[in-house]
Amino acid sequence: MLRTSVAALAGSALIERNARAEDGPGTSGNDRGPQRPGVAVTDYTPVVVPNGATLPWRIVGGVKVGHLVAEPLRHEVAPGLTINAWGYNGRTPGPVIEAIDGDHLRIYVTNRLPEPTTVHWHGILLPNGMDGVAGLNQRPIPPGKTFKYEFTLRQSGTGMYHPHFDEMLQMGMGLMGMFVIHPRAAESPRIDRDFSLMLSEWAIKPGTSKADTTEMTDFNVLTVNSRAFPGTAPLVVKVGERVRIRLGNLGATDHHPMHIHGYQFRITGTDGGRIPDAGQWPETTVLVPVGATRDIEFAADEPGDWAFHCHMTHHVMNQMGHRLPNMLGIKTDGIDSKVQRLLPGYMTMGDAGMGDMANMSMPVPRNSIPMLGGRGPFAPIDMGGMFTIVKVRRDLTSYDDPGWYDHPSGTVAGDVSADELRADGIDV
Ligand SMILES: [Cu+2]
Repeated sequence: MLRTSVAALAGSALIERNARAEDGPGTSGNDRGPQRPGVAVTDYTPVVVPNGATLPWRIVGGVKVGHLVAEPLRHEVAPGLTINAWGYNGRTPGPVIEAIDGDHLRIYVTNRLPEPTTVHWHGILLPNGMDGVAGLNQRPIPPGKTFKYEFTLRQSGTGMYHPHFDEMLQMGMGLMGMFVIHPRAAESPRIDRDFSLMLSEWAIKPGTSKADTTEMTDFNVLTVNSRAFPGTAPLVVKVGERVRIRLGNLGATDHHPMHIHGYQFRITGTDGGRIPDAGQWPETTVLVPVGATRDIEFAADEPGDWAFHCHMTHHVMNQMGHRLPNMLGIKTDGIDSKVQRLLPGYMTMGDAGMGDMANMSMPVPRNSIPMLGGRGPFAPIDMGGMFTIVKVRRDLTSYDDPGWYDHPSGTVAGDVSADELRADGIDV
């Protein structure tokens, strides 16, 4: 009897040791149980959520208590386009859940949707019954009811949260959020600006105000924190600061190669946790697959207005029809006046390329956004959708939008004189 229990004890010690050896670099292997609730600023640098917010906590007996309300809401994607969406606490994406390794969380989820829902905590290590898959791990939360989720964090990194009930419709309507867990120990190097961006895709026909959630491939509104450029707030940074951008993708089917201008970054984390230094690699584009997060980091040493955008060219367009012929080189003289007899206001587009469309100021249907971006300091910016700007400045008194970059003289590409061309032997 004694011998059996000693063997059992030894066995369980072995299992525990093996479990610890399997801990990835992103997990702390924290087996100390819940710790003192981490405090923003003192224990970690809080994330910055452009166009968004973080979930407030109430500390009750050493537990961080939060409340998510899943509900229908009105959401402005960009000036001109407001939709009926679903989200948490009045916004899509929902507030970023931000905590620290070792925090014990208790999150109440109230369902104010017309159908059941659950919340799955994507990438978060927790007891099986807290995992949120309707039917498999729990009963769905009926409309009007509040369920309680409770677990202790034992990892750090970037996760997400979303429903695991009627996923296609509920996520297609905007129900999703980021879940950021800071390490308990101070990070080295220290991160000064830590941004959280959720990438999503929507199918919203021009003139309508609800996403078509049955769409599989033809998405026409691509968003960063549920905003399309020119509705995206810039990421404002001081020269010399170290920047992290946490990217999540809960779109239906599209992966997003997110590209930054002016910098090389390192890919430092996934939803599996932090990548050890030796495994990080330099890039200027990071592919963020569906159902995944990626963290990137760089030191902001070059001031300017730097584009940061998905490199899929259709993902930087707004509400564009995708079944159009290529009109390049087609002689369109006289077509407009003929077609206008049938369709007043008709304009033939694209016979010299599509880049000028931002200048055309064509009327768009009510509650729609033009295909191409917004005003820039030099001319219209002909990208929309999944496009935002990292604004790096030497002198900042606040992180409010500092406006357009004021280029030192002689540092902007521009026209040349015949003399300059001749001097350099360029024959045009
Ligand atoms: Cu994309």
